[in-house]
Amino acid sequence: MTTTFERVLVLIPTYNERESLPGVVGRVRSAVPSVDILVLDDNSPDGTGAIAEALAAEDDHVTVLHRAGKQGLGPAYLAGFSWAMQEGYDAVVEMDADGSHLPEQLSSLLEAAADADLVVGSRWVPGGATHNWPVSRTMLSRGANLYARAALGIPVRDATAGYRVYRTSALRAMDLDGVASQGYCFQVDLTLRAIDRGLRVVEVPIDFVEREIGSSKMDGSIVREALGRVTLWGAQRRGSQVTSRLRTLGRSTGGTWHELTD
Ligand SMILES: Nc1nc2c(ncn2[C@@H]2O[C@H](COP(=O)(O)OP(=O)(O)OP(=O)(O)O)[C@@H](O)[C@H]2O)c(=O)[nH]1
Ligand SMILES: [Mg+2]
Repeated sequence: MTTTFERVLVLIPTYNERESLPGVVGRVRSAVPSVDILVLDDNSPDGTGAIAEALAAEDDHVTVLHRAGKQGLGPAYLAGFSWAMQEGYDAVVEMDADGSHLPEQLSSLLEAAADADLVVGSRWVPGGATHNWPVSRTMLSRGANLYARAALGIPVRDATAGYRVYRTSALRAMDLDGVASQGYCFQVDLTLRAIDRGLRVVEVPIDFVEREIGSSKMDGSIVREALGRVTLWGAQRRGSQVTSRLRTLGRSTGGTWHELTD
């Protein structure tokens, strides 16, 4: 298939994904042959980096960025975004290496990006689904997303989702220098930045499939980071809403902000 964009880069972050990476890379290349792939490996102890190099040696569309050690998903993606912008790509895809994000659904995300700056592949819009997820994971994801929507006042139903397309023009507008989020909240952080800059964000339904091989890197610290940061951002947003309401009130009563706060 051809895409709306001339040059698309699929970013695949890896940490100990030696068994699943080759299948995912092959499926992406079959599903949308025109795209390039950048594997972002954090010096995986299981040798994923070498496996990725072997894939790159066989295929001009595949490149590997080796990073010094495990620093979390957020920093790996930021490095990938910088690389994509430097190399002149028009759009960037985020995709897990464990097979949870179906390469066969990539074309539907890219099609949606014709009218959007950020496309979120969503489990929690009509038509979206999870497969083989234990009840505990479903509850965690639903709970986290309900909390994020309520705390941040955003309309996105799957703000933690990791299967996405960004236009690189949108990434440039999003002030990524200030991003410090590492785990799941990286996705929420960028969703919020996109919305706050008035970018067009759309959700398209996806089928999210529980990994069959390898092990999850999700742990309590990732959940705690997300909870803490979302709560902080929510409080900051409420604070700035109150400030701007007081400013408006100050103007409409002919007063000033300082008078109202005195
Ligand atoms: N480069 C890099 N990749 C990472 C890091 N942590 C996780 N990943 C990759 O990010 C993707 C998502 O991680 P997963 O462990 O599958 O996390 P998850 O999808 O939330 O958890 P499961 O649903 O249990 O699989 C996978 O491709 C991981 O290999 C990291 O610190 N650095
Ligand atoms: Mg996973």
